[in-house]
This record gives sequence, structure tokens and C-alpha cells, in this order.
Amino acid sequence: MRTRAFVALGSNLEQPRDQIERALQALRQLPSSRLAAHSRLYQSAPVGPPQPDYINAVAQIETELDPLTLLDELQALERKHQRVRGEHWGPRTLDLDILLYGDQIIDLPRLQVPHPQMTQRAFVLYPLADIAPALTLPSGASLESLLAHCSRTGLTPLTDESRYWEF
Ligand code: ROI
Repeated sequence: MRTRAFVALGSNLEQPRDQIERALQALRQLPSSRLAAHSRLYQSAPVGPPQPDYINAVAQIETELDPLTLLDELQALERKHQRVRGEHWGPRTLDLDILLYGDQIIDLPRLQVPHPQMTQRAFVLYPLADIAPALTLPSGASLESLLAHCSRTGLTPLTDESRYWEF
């Protein structure tokens, strides 16, 4: 069965914009999956300790992979991008987080979906709104209502097109 999943991309080391472009290219090659759309790329001020600005984006994937297999694939991609696994909340070359997997609520040690912090993070919510403005979370909260409570300060879109659909 095909499921619609949303994945957040983030990088703030080693030419972050290239990292995100390369990660989107890699997402096009995921097995049993299709990259359906992605948001604009955004420059975003770091949440957490002082560190370089991030480039963030969100991708929509139609996938037949189950959630943990999708996570395995994404973690393999992070490793390929020589992710620096440093301090908690520290800088990273590539971060790929599953935000949503259909309407599923998943609470495993390795994987929590919806992503626990997504409802408070402008660098996730605004890119998500580029590609899925009418989205409702499994909790019933609309993306629109979450955006109303989340300041856009510190977030700058780097490209003009508001969404990129793949065919
Ligand atoms: N801050 C921003 N702006 N973007 C991120 O992707 C990001 N990722 C993180 C922390 C350290 C929480 N801060 C971030 O993991």
C-alpha cells in the first residue's frame, strides 16, 4: 500500500544548500517510493545553541516502505552525507526526519511520528505549508492553526516558486 509521508531536511555544515539539493536528488532514488513534491529551500536561524544558519526544506514522498524501513533508508542517506554526529542539538551536515507517515501515530524508541517537535518549529511548518497547506495532523490540528501560533521570524525563502511538483 502506498502511503504519503513528509520528510524534513536540514543542514548547516559543508555547503548546506548543496547538501539539501543532493539529498532531494537522493530522495528521488529511494526504493519503492516516489518524490511527489518538495517545498522551497529556506535559510533559517538556528533553534538551540549558537551555530551557523540552516537550510531547511520539506519533501512529500509516496512510499510503499513501512515506516522503519523508510527510516533505515533515510539514516543510510545521512551517513552517506558524512553526517557529523556531534553534540545534542549541535550543527549537522544532513538531518532527515520523518514528520508524518499517512495518518499513523508511531511511538517506538527509534521513531516517533508525528515528529514530536514539529508543531512548534517554523522551519518545518512553513516549508510544509508550501506543499500541503490544507494538511491536518493525526491529532486533528490543522496546519493553518499551527502556523497562526508560530512566528515566521528568522526564516527566509531562497527560491521563488512556492512548490515543486514532480511528474
Ligand atoms: N534549527 C534550524 N533552524 N533548523 C534545523 O533543521 C535545526 N535542527 C536541529 C536543531 C539543532 C534543533 N536546530 C535547528 O536539530
